[in-house]
Amino acid sequence: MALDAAELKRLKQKARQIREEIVKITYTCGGAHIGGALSQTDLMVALYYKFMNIDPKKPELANRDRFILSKGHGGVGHAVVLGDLGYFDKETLKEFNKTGSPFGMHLDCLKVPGVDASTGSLGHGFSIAIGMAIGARLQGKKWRTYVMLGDGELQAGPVWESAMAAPHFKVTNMTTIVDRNMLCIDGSTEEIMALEPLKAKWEAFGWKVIELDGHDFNEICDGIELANASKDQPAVIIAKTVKGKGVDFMECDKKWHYAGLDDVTMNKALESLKKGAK
Ligand SMILES: Cc1ncc(C[n+]2csc(CCOP(=O)(O)OP(=O)(O)O)c2C)c(N)n1
Repeated sequence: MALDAAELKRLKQKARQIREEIVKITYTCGGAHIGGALSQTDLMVALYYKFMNIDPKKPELANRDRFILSKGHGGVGHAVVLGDLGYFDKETLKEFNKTGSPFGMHLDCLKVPGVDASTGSLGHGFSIAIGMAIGARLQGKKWRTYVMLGDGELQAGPVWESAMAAPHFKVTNMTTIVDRNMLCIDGSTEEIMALEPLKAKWEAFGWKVIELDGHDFNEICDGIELANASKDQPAVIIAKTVKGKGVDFMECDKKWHYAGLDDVTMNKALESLKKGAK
């Protein structure tokens, strides 16, 4: 169902603000995985500001929904969201990835409130999420697990072991999202190790597959609702996204997978985000 105009505006504005903060932190910390952080933003905003049952003042709340960023290098974007929600003092993000700071490039669940699993070694967050979801079911708990994978991450073998396990164990209290921005660390996923036909692969493993535009909040919200309602098979959302989304000179360019910003590029990036805002 289409979001009402006020809700759509709220989510879009939040996403723009999160992207601006990602740009600013990438500048202050000297370099970060900015391309993938920008591609995942709308999906994360929908989850954290609309769907997830969480209380930032009680990060350990037993019945909270869980979120695992299996593409842990997007931690800069996750940290911005958590700081904005009030899990910790946002000002501390100025120290992101600096010596002595709680924030490493990949977030540590023992140091950063709101992080449900330490990730960064690609291919592992997915199996952690499945274990959490099975654990919740065994304990009769109603909370849900959300997990986000990068498409380049799908080139890692353990992903497919997990993809095989979830339908076998009917893990339907978990929603999986793939940030399908078509780029991995050093080029196109299709040139480096092809994933297509991706939908057919997930289906063959027993998943319900929902394909959508990962920058369209109406599609994202409908897709998450559909995935959450799937009771016979686990659901995966393949969200078509743009690496570097919102910053014109970064979009679809592998060079911005990991990069630093100087005064000129930061201002250009902020200007581009401002221009693109509707
Ligand atoms: C096991 C493992 N191998 C290699 C890396 C290095 N690495 C960091 S990001 C990345 C590419 C990931 O691509 P993708 O999942 O598509 O991320 P996105 O484009 O969304 O940033 C790689 C290979 C890693 N973090 N973990």
